[in-house]
Amino acid sequence: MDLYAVTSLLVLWVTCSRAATNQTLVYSWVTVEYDWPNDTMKAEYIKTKKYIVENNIVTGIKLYKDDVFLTVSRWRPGVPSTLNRVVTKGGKSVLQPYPGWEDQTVGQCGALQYVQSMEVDPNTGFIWIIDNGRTDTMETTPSNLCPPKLVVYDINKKKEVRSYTFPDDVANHTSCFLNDIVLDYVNGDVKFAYITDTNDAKLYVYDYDKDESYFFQDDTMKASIPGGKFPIDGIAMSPDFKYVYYCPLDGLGTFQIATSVLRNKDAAFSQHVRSVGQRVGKTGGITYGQRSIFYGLLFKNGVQRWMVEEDAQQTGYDKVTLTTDQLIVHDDVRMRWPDTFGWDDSGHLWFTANDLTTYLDRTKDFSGASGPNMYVWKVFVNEGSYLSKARDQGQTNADKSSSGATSVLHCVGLRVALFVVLLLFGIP
Ligand SMILES: *[C@@H]1O[C@H](CO)[C@@H](O)[C@H](O)[C@H]1NC(C)=O
Ligand SMILES: *[C@@H]1O[C@H](CO)[C@@H](O)[C@H](O)[C@H]1NC(C)=O
Ligand SMILES: CC(=O)N[C@H]1CO[C@H](CO)[C@@H](O)[C@@H]1O
Repeated sequence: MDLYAVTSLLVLWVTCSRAATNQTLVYSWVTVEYDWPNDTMKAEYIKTKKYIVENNIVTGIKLYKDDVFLTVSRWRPGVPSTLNRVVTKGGKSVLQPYPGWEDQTVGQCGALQYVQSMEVDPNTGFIWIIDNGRTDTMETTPSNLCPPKLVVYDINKKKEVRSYTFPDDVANHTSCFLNDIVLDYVNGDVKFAYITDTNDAKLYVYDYDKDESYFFQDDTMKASIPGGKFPIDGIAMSPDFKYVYYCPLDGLGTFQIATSVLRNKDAAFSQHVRSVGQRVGKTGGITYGQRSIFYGLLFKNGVQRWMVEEDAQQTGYDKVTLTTDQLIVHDDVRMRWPDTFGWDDSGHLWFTANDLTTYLDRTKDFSGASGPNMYVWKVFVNEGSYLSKARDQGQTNADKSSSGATSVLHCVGLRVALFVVLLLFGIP
């Protein structure tokens, strides 16, 4: 057997391992660049400080079919557009305001003010957008021009399905921080949305049929480390829609609450919430796929996978604890502050990394001399969003899991073949 054949097989081996485990860098940016209609408008925005480059940073991510949606937090002034879709213009990937430029006007309460996150329902093509209403929330004087709202928008039909304004006594109009959202299916339709508040330490429930909202508060939602500022942030829904998991940013605790509790406005939350264990590091966003919960390690620069399904085999989901937990990707330079997650339809988990601490202390280098400031990654994990089987258990996802399984089998087959070849011919 010649060296060439051995080399080819080794390359195949490595490629195979890569396909199964490795991450792909999809986008990286030094600054957030938008899809301006013309240069005049861009110059005008810069001149009037409606675009202050160093105040723009990518945070939230969700996908629908081939579209990648990204949010730019309005923590500081000068963010032209808070919700966007990635488009290619002149060979560059830029952010196109979504649904349009007219939906981004600060102070116009029908438009989007500050979107930290959203959820995309792959079954309906609806994007569920949480809008804080408030802007400049990291400034000494935040701007409270509009109330917080939840907007449901049909991506395919390009029209608004629902817009719900939270009353002040549910989500405080001068202190709320609507951070993340998951959807809850009952009998084939979304009936509830659960939203974390990372300032007021609340868990909001939006009841879709009743078009009303309420909230729960509990000590487990608070920041638990001394001097910790940020409470409940990450939230994940199980693919059977029985449990919600959440965690405070400043703390390592991870908690489980049954949806049967959340769906009932008068439920005694604190009697039912359960600690599932400690994460290995501070976390912003978390997400549940079909079998595992994934969480970002903000300061350890990677993504951790908790194999919930595996642990639940011993205990059942009602007693499951965070035990089988492993680091799946890690990069000390390009995965700092891996915050928000999204899913595509081919087994990839997507996430953003923006090294937020250097944004907050204003030491980020936007000149380009220190390399990119924001990254969008995808990792093949062979799972799909918790929502992907919501409507039709077993059908919607059948293609996906079999294709994932095929690629794993393909790898196993390839390795067996390689082993046999090496046995027969020996290494030259
Ligand atoms: C630039 O685009 C804006 C928004 O579409 C439009 O109002 C304006 O007239 C355009 N300016 C020029 C010079 O084309
Ligand atoms: C909202 O928060 C502000 C500032 O903390 C407080 O003064 C106000 O009473 C709160 N409003 C409601 C309705 O709770
Ligand atoms: C971050 C990470 O896990 N990178 C790995 C990707 O795959 C190559 C080749 O298999 C490894 O060398 C890297 O360590």
